[in-house]
Amino acid sequence: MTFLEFLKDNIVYLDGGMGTLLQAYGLKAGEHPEKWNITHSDIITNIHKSYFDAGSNVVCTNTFGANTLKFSMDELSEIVRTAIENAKCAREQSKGSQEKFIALDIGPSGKLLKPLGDLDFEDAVSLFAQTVKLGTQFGADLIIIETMNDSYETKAALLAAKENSTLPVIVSNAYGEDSKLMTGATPSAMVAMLEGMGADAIGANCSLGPMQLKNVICELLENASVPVILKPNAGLPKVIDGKTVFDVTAEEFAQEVTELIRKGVRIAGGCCGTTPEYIAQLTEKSRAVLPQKIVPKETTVVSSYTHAVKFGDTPILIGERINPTGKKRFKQALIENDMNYILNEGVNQQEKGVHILDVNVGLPDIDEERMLTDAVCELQTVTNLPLQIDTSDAIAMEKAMRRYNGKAMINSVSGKKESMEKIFPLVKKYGGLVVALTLNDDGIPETVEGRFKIAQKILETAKQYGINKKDIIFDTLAMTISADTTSAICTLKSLARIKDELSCHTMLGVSNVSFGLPVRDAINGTFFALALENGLSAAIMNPYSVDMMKTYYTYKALKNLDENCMEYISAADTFKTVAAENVSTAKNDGDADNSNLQQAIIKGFREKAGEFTRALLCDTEPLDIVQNEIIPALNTVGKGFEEKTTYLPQLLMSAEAAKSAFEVIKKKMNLSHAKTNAEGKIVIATVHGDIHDIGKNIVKLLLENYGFEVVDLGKDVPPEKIVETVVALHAPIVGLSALMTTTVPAMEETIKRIKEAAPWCKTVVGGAVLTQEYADKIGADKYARDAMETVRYAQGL
Ligand code: B12
Repeated sequence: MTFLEFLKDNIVYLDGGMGTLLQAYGLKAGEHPEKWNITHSDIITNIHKSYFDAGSNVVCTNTFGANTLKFSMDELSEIVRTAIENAKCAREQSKGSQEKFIALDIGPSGKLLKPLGDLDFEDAVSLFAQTVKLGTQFGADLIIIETMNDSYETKAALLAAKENSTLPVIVSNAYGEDSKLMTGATPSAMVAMLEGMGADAIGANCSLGPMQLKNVICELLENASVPVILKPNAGLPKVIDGKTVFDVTAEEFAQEVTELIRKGVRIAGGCCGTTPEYIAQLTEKSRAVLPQKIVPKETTVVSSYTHAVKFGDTPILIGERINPTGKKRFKQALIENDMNYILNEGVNQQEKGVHILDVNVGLPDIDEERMLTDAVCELQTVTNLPLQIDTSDAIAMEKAMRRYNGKAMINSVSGKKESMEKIFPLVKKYGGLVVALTLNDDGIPETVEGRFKIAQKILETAKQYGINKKDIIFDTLAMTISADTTSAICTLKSLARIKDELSCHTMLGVSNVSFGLPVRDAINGTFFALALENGLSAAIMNPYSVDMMKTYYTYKALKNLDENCMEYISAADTFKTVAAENVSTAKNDGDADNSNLQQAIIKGFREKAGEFTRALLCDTEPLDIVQNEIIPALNTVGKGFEEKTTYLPQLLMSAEAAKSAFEVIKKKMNLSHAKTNAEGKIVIATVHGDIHDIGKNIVKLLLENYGFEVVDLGKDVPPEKIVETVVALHAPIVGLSALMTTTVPAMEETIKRIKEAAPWCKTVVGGAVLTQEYADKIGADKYARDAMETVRYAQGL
């Protein structure tokens, strides 16, 4: 029986922890567990066997970190080969009568992908591809991608698996206590993306105990049309007498996981801290539970790297402003490669309340393949809205879909044979919700019947490609009534018919309807209302148009889609102000906001941050800019991060923007302060484990400006290195920076060592989390609130 056949009607038991067991067998810190496949194959085989004996149907090979970032290609090949051989040996030795499979285990690369880290997406795909190919070649039965805490890296791994193997692939992520991935994705966002790409099962593993993962599991079960995996830790690790112990016993574990199997989990096992005993108790306890049937959810969704947007409950707004059609300024921006303009349009439309952003950068003379991919990649760093990739160039489409971090909306396919042949394979491979235009080689039918027939044909063809109708949204094509006053009626009737008879979602680019007429928004707004009443699910529209937003909010209020009219009431304020200011939509080209440095940093606009700083420097002191603009902006972002309204990618972009502002300030200060002779060497560093260096760099710059010679050791600096440098230079002062509560102990450790090895040296400490109290507690000589205080202290000495 194949793995997928078995999965169909059974609960599948995975194995338990490998890493924690290997430690118990003597694996040392820093040693590669994967090497043990070769050097200790008996131990590895034994562990696998004990899991099979405990009732596991699947054991995962000991290849979690096996990739060429850690091993040479030859070593990797040997590791994967022996890993699978060990598992096969265990399968032969184990006497259990259950079905037994071997899963090639793939864990995270250990690096962050760009823009968060330095690993390029395509390099990540190639990296995983190597392991996938070997695993397939050496005879694994399936692939398990597990413990990934970034959706983008998960996508890279799944893409590698799909492109290089025909084995089933199951995918499990590591969610945090907030039920999200480290980079922000919710379980439903992961379901949207992974199901779209063809994962055979989706789930959660590691990080927490079974009960803390309950919410994640429930959200997965609610949304997934494929089996759900649960592979939790034995609770949370605690260090007792220098030993790591987990706080959930085998019995509790079995009880709790069984409860979630009753709720619908179909693939269950354990992660860190679980042993064969845990799996034995689990298989025993849940033996009598019948596998829950897997019901296809038929929900129409798209997703970004943080969340999913569901169609059907409420009208969806798709911002139309990232599109050069009819926009002179936009065309100019594209020609000049002005990405900021596009990013601005993205952020501003998000602020206006759209749910999805349309991205169209098609112009005759530009390199659309590059521009579209760049726009999609960059937009994903400043906004977390799902994107609609809008192009008639299938190659540009594929490139952008590959790099998209989620399940995108795809605009568009049509009833033309050629169009379907090009677009459907892309949707099948990368996932996506595809906009289907009701036109074919003969053009746009003038009758409802004609458009309906095309819709049917598109659905039939999609089915042949394995694309479900939930992933198709029909656009019945709004055309201007200035050319034909019956056209809007035909569009609306086609829409209603498709919705009713085919039960499909629909959308329209509403603004086309008024082309060539005066006061277009008046017509657009009413047409939008009519379309909604005829069953429109989503509109590509102009969110700067007050008429459109009025229609949207009033419609929702009138149709009981807005509880207590709360959304209407809060939006009504903006209608009033806009009316008072008499701002026309034509004037509002999206540049109204972001007029200052703080906004630019908060929104993560690098170039703008530099420009605003340059302008501010004409009449503001450099340090005032740091104090009154840069730091407050970073504080706002930091607060958002703490409150989970901002995610790591955005934090990173803000840091980049702050840095570019800071670069400008640095240049100016170097020019305005002539250097005096060095007054003494000051060693400065961000402590071990901490990579925040913006504040430290400011302190360094200021000290240099006041004539001190600074030896900057950088960030994440181990205590030994700092002590070594202080001693070698006989430095009178050392400055230490720490920005996280978790790195204050490293600061304390460093101070202790300096006091021992260089008793003459004064320690001055700073960084956002520090206080005078903390500084006293860890034995620092001086706490400096800001950079200037550091200078005064140094001068005093
Ligand atoms: C920018 C930023 C980042 C950037 C850093 C880029 C860089 N190159 O520095 C990036 C995106 C990489 C980042 C990553 C992370 N960050 Co961060 N980050 C911030 C943020 C928003 C701003 C920090 C900053 O630069 N402030 C501006 C500077 C100028 O201020 P400052 O450092 O305080 O410096 C001034 C003074 O303190 C003093 N000073 C500073 N150093 C020194 C040194 C000496 C010797 C002296 C005398 C004075 C002094 O003078 C400076 C000038 O006046 C803060 C939030 C905040 N409000 O602080 C979070 C924050 C520090 N980050 C946080 C976290 C959790 C993280 C991550 C763990 C996130 C993650 N899940 O991966 C990682 C950490 C990775 C690691 N191992 O270090 C938390 C820390 C929580 C805590 N209490 O421990 C914060 C507080 C956000 C939050 N509210 O949750 N982060």
